[in-house]
Amino acid sequence: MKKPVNVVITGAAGNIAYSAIFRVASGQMLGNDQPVNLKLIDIEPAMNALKGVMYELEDCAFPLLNSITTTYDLNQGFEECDYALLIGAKPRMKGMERKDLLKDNGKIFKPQGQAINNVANKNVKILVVGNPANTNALIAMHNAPSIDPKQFTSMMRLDHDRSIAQIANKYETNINEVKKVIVWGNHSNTQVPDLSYTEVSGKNIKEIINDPWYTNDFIPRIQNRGAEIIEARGLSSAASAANAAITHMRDWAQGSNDWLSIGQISNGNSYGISENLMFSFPSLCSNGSYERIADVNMSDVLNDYIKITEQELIQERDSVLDLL
Ligand code: NAX
Repeated sequence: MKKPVNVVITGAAGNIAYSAIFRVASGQMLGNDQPVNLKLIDIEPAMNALKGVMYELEDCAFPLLNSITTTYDLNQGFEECDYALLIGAKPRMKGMERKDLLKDNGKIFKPQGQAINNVANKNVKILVVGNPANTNALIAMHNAPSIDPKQFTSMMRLDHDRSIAQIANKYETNINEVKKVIVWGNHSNTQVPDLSYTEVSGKNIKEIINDPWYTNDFIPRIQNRGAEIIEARGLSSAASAANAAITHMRDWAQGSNDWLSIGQISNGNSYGISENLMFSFPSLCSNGSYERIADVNMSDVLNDYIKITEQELIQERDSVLDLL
């Protein structure tokens, strides 16, 4: 058996975490031979609910679950952290502007970044899920100067997987037949799902970009899928978000053959995207790290879309400069 690793999950008493925690403990994220110490963080008023989650975890008798810690103390939670799923954030309330949400949630990610900087292991892998995920990840990253910025990522995997599923539906094929999907930019309704390189059963489907289905149906469907789920379910996506978080971290830790969309620091990119943004780029994962794919020729059709998502991220960043 390998030595246990420390996995932190914030927002651990919330909905997404409830779908994620048990899968992490069962080995679906880090493998069937990797024991884990689960460090579950939430705010103080949620500690009782979190105790209930801990009892249920115990009752599953997971062989890979070495220990469970529940806490609202960030330094205790992040101590020697190897993997962090930063899920906890406030939902947008009625009448709240996006910039208000940014301010409120940004204040959560500054102290978390500081705690990671001070007590986490230096090779820690961090995934930010709590919205606005990209800019929250940027805030955490700026507050952890001793950690390589590349170790901070934001979750675009749900958007990526939603795209794969819609294409598999369209071509009436299996999910495994769909490869090389890209989602650029922000996890918001400005994100840009791109099929320029996508293959279905080994055949490039680039021509679909000129089909009205692509701009009139596909792009808006993916951009607004979160709202579509809230409309139908009365609640935001939880199980699918948890699945995306687990597969993002699994592929980062264990590698993947397919292209993935990963929100990452834009510094040094070859696409002319402004620096100092958490922007989603096509990436490949192997040997416990990810690399941005540098030579994708973006279709001209997408230039305007890319500018919009980049501009949104610049505005988000500029509204939280005091937290960076
Ligand atoms: P819930 O409201 O069910 O749970 C959030 C949990 O976070 C609560 O238990 C709350 O007490 C906790 N929390 C609040 N402040 C905290 C803090 N300072 N430290 C630790 N925990 C704290 O929300 P849930 O449905 O789980 O969603 C969580 C976040 O994921 C939201 O911001 C949501 O918008 C975001 N999402 C992100 C997605 C993505 O693809 N990046 C998709 C799904 C989801 O919308």
